[in-house]
Amino acid sequence: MGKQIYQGAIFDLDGVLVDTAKYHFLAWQALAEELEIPFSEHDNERLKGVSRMASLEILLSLGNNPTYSASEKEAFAALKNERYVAYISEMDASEILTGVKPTLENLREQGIRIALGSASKNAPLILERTGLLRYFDELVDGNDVAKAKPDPEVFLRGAEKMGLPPETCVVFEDSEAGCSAAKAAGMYAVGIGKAANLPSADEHLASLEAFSWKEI
Ligand code: B16
Ligand code: MG
Repeated sequence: MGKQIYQGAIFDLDGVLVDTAKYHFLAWQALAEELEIPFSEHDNERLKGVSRMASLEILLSLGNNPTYSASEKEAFAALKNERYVAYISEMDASEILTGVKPTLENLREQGIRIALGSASKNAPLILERTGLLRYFDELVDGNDVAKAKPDPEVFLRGAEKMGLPPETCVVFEDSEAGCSAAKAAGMYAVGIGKAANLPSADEHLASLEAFSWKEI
C-alpha cells in the first residue's frame, strides 16, 4: 500500500484555531457566583469540547444543591450564552492562535478542502469576527450534530459535506474526546497538545506552527 492521499482537513475551533475557553470561563464564573457555586479555572477544563447544556450540568454538580427545573436550566444557559456572546463579539484577528493562518493558507494552495468540526453553536460568529470564515469550505457546529465527541458524528458530517471519504480526512483537535472521535470516524488525528493528554492522536504538536502537511 502506498502513502495515504489526504484530501480534506477538519479543524476543531476552541483550543485549535482560537482560545475561547477563557471567555467560556468568565461567562460560567459569573453564573456560578450568582448561584453560589465554587467554580475555578481547573473546573473549567472539564467543560472543554462539552456542549452548553452538558457544561451547565457539570457546573451545577459542583454545588451542593437543589434540583433546578428544566426551564430554570434553560434560563441559566441562556444567560451564560448572552454573556459569552458579548465577549466573542469583541474578538478580532489578533486572537487567532499561532500557526493557524499559514496552515490554512498552505492547505488552500494545495487544493485541500477545509471544514470546521466544533461543538459550539457560536462557531460561525467567532470565525466571522476573527476573519477566518473565508478559509472554510464547510462548517459543522453545535447546531448540526446530535451526538457530542467522542462520537464521530461531527467529523463524519464534515467529510460528507466536503464530499470526501472519511479515510481521506485529517482532524486537528486539542481534546482527547475529539481525537478519539476522529479515530472512530476512520480519520488521521493530529493532537494539539501533549501526548500524555491525547493518547488517541496519531501525532502531537505544541501548535499548528509545527505542522507540515507533507509529513503525514
Ligand atoms: P456554545 P469546540 C466547544 O467548542 C467548547 O470547547 C466548549 O467549552 C463549549 O461548551 C462548546 O463548544 C459549546 O459552545 O455554548 O458556544 O455552543 O472545542 O468543540 O470548538
Ligand atoms: Mg477544542
